[in-house]
Amino acid sequence: MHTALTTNQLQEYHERGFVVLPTIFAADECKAVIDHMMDLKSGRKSLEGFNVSTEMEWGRTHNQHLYDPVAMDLLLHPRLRQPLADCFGCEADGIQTMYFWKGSEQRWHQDQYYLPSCMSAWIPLVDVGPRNGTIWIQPGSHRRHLLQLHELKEKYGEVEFKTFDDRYSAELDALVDLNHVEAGLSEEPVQASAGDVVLFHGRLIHRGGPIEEPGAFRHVMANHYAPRDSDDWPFGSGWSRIDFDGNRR
Ligand SMILES: O=C(O)CCC(=O)C(=O)O
Repeated sequence: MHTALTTNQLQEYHERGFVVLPTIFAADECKAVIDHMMDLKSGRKSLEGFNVSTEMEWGRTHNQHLYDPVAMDLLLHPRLRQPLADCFGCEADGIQTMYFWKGSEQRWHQDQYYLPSCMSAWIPLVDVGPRNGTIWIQPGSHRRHLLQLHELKEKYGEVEFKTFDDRYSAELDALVDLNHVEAGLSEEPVQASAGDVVLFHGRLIHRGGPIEEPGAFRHVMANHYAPRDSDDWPFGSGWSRIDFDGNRR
């Protein structure tokens, strides 16, 4: 099934930088993924590539689709194809999956800083809200530009970033946080039900919100995509982009 976005949904995506698509996945589909992930985490099920001991305590998985067909099916699910193409204006390539058992409390960021030209399909498998640490977003912030490290340095002073990995450093997080707070945009929590899909723009400023009920589960698969028409891919062939027909490049 390839369901196109309605005119209103597409307008909301372009104006606010995100849109919640209701009930794309059924309750039993959500439950099957949650059971699978709880089985992996508890060791009831094993999967080459998923190592219980090296996954952080209720942290996230990273690029799970590369070793888990369940994640691959969600990344390239036919029901996501047309909505993503509508947002991009061209076909989407799947590039990244992350599974969250619980809220990340990740700080403010723009995904395109890490993954050029990307957008996201964020799929809650349970109802999400402030109680269990949903994401918070700054509506319309995608229409601002993509923050670059040099701007932050100019504004807040020199910070040393030695390697690519340092782009993820706590210092950078702190600078980005400060800049986003200073921008003074309003923020709001994303409220969504199990099986909804939250499409959001890769420049939308967002964060993993505070978890009001400590320990609450918040099962979410976060998928990221790049537009097929874009060759802006700095990672080379070591990190492949996969289209909805399963072709890699
Ligand atoms: O789900 C979260 O807590 C964070 C997700 C996120 O920041 C992302 O998918 O880019």
